[in-house]
Amino acid sequence: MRESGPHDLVDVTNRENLETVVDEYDIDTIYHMAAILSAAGEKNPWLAWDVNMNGTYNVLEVSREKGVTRLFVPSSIAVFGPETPRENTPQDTVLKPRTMYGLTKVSGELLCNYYYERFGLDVRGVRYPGIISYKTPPGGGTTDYAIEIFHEALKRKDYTCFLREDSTLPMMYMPDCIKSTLDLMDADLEALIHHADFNLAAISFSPKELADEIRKHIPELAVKYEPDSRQAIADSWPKTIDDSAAREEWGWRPGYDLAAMTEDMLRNLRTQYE
Ligand code: VAH
Repeated sequence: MRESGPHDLVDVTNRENLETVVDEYDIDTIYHMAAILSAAGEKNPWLAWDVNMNGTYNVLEVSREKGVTRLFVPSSIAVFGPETPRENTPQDTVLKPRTMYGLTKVSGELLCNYYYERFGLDVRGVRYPGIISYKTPPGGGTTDYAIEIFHEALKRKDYTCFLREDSTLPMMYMPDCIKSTLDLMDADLEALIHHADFNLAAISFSPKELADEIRKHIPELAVKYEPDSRQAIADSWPKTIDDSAAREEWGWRPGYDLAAMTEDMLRNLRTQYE
């Protein structure tokens, strides 16, 4: 990406820094992806509040002041909590997350929708499931086992998973994540009923199902399951998501199933380990 145009570092908790960069590069569209994720946020909830809440507030305010045309602020399935139906979780349902990350994402959704209603700022967002990529290392998330297992399968054919084998969670391969983000940002504003809080789904699987799929390529893979503190977070999240609003309002359709993602992940990672 750095080769594709100007590149600069921005601290989203520093409003003046944001204002300077938006002015310097005459920015009209912002994808605000900075956040402290679920597991890292439980280790440092104060930092998670500062980055996720003050950072999002700064991006909204600078976008409003500078006349940014369109803004993307992702949410997450982490907005759901133990009171939320876990199967086919509805678009509009109870949101009582038990993590700092989750509550900052609920607040972020409400703040973004306020900026649309009150100021007409065209801000959009989706509730990302766990995102799986071969390009970036795991980063403090509860779903990171689904990235780590690929690296360990290739390196050592052995992995110790920090979730129970039956912990089914909603997941998505990075190409689908990028496609969904761009599809929503390209959608006609008049067609949108929701704005910053679309449910989004692709594939739901458990650690055992993922391990079994990888074994179709690496039969010797051995996996142990030793749940840690992240198990409680995973148990508070949905297993499957109803993303009918995204499908109806802007035509969302995922492109990768578990088999296709596994094959592509291994094909791209092999070059790092062979
Ligand atoms: C996390 N990967 O695990 C992130 C994501 C749905 C989970 O928000 O915290």
